[in-house]
Amino acid sequence: MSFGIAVIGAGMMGAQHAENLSEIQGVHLPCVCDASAATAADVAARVGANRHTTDPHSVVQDASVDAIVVASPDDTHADLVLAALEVGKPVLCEKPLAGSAKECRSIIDAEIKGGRRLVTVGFMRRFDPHYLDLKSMLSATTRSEDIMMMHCSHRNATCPEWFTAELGLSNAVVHEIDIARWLLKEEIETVQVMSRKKVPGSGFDDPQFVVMRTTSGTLVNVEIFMQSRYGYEINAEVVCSDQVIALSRPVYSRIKSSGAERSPITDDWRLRFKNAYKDEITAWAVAVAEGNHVGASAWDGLRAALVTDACLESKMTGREIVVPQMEFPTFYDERSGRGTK
Ligand code: ISE
Repeated sequence: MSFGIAVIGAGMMGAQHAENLSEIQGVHLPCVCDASAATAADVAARVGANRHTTDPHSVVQDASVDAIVVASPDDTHADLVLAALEVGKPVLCEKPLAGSAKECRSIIDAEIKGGRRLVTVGFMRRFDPHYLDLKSMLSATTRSEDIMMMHCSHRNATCPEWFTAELGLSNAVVHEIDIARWLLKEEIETVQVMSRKKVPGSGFDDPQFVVMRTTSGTLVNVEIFMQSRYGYEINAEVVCSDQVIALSRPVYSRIKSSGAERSPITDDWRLRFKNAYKDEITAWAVAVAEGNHVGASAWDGLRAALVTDACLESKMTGREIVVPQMEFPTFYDERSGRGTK
């Protein structure tokens, strides 16, 4: 029997999720929803969805919808994830899980109360072949006590004119926050944000540095540059006591001309992480159809939000901020065997 997955929010990312879903065997799209009726209609037609709507709550209630992808604006995530939990439907929510750690906690409370692990957060880098390779190389060659530092850079070519320095942290650096926890297998304990003197005409603080320290003392720094102009580029390097492991680059063809060799750099993160998005949603669709959980959990969403909140506080005060720690709920232990059914 075919499994019905609806997409709420059919803008850039939602449209790509809908397209990826339409290519998964055994999955159909009962509905595509967007605040813009024209966008919803256009994406629904492209992916062969049964209907389209502008009302997200009707999607959650729709009996033909077995699971939901939330890719609407960040400030709508918590409300929609809570609505999905209310009716017991698995949900893949784009990052960030919610606008604050407080909202993430209410999602965790609702999920634990329901007794099933229904929430996956769209930290798709965990499915990127380059990051997966980095992670397996790290665990095959390095003891955790030999990891000293991790350097990251996250550069976007451009961003929308409504973008802010704060969104640079909550919407973009949140990826590095999650990937650092996932790679290093520990929590972030402190953060400090610094920005360059404002670039005339740039509109907001860009670039910024985020310096984090993990519970074991490993240093992690992130350069976030939202208007690098030259392209979209993600770098990561883990520095250990006797070796450095760097994230590999996507392979593009090389162009040789006029005495030089060049290879292109995309300006679109959907292209850079094309495989990650595809593998993530395929793994998720298969898992939830079988009653299993896969990917980052609501707990990961909460931990990322606590670090983001601390970044925002540091940005405001200029101080280093201590991130609250708390006991890991056994409900989120992968070995608990708790699934979505
Ligand atoms: C965007 O929202 C994303 O999710 C991309 O993965 C990220 O790299 C980009 O900086 C964000 O703006």
